[in-house]
Amino acid sequence: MQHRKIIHIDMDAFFVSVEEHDDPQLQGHPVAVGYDGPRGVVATANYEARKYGVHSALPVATAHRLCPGLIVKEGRFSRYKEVSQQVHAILHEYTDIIEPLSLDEAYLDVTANKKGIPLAVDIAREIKERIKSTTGLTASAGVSYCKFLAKVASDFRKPDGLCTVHPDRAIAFIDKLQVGQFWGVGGKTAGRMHEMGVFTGRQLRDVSLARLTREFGKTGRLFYDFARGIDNRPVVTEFVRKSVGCERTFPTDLTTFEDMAAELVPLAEELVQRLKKHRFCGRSLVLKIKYSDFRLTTHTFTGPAVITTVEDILPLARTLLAEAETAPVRLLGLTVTGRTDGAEGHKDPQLTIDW
Ligand code: TTP
Ligand code: MG
Repeated sequence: MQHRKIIHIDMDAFFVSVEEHDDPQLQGHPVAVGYDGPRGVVATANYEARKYGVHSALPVATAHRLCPGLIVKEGRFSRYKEVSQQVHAILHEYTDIIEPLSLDEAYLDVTANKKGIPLAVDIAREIKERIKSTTGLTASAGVSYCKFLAKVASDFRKPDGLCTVHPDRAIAFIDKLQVGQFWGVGGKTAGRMHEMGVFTGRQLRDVSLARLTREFGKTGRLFYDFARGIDNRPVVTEFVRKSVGCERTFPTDLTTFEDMAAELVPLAEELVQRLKKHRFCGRSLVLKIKYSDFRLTTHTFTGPAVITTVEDILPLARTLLAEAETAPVRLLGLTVTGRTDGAEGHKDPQLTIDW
């Protein structure tokens, strides 16, 4: 049987661990990150505070009541982002097939990894060590052949955990899971399952597909598959922008070439702003025209050079406009496409046998 190799990485008590790292005096005390005001809530708490029942989304006032010595620190998001970027740089040394879930969590598909390491668990161990030595923080890792099990596994031995769910052991592992641990099962769905007498993965497998889809719609199919250890959802890499554009619908139709050409100027100016914002480099310019009868046409020019300035865009846009039929126009748009930095979405890696 051929399997993918998926790793889920999740930093331990992320925000608050960063605070403890940056201010070691906090260590050993119960600490939460959140806004310490009347309506503030806890973003996260360290493990000392969790012992008192302090957790994410709890009102800070309640947290103080549960845990009298609690220290509440205000969040420093730019610092968390910086640490997150350091972690991502490490992850990218192993694969570019990375799906970030939040600042502190990501899936990796290491089936075909950059270092050619055969065992995913070795990669996970190395990543944990690298994160520790670079950021001073611990992460937990889960290793399996699919996203659902890798994520559950990363939670299994937290903090500083490393847990592998081998394909041969998947069903035995799933049997013991509580339904609330399944991907997509929140409090409400778990409640509904409990009403159905379903508490564990083992019991979930006994429910028919028809019943699950009747109860939970499309997700019912996923639950049915998950209970059988089937989860083919790919690791979806970060969104790669293919084009940058802008368009304008006019309050009254434009009828002359000169009116249309005049409207290209503000469009080109806005396009340049957007190209800068997204740091986008492309060699193709597309003029989009919607006529008053809603017919839509596009005209494209591709040249040898990257299109970046108003001076690049305007003559090309005018030429494209001159090629187009002159009829009353309700919308004009300009878009740059044809990325030149070679960034593309990933292709599915070759499946390999050893795991
Ligand atoms: P989590 O990974 O859910 O939590 P955690 O990293 O603090 O703890 P664990 O060891 O269990 O992984 O969330 C990551 C960060 O996201 C967390 O440090 C703070 C932030 N966060 C919020 O701001 N609000 C929330 O409700 C949650 C759940 C997290
Ligand atoms: Mg975390």
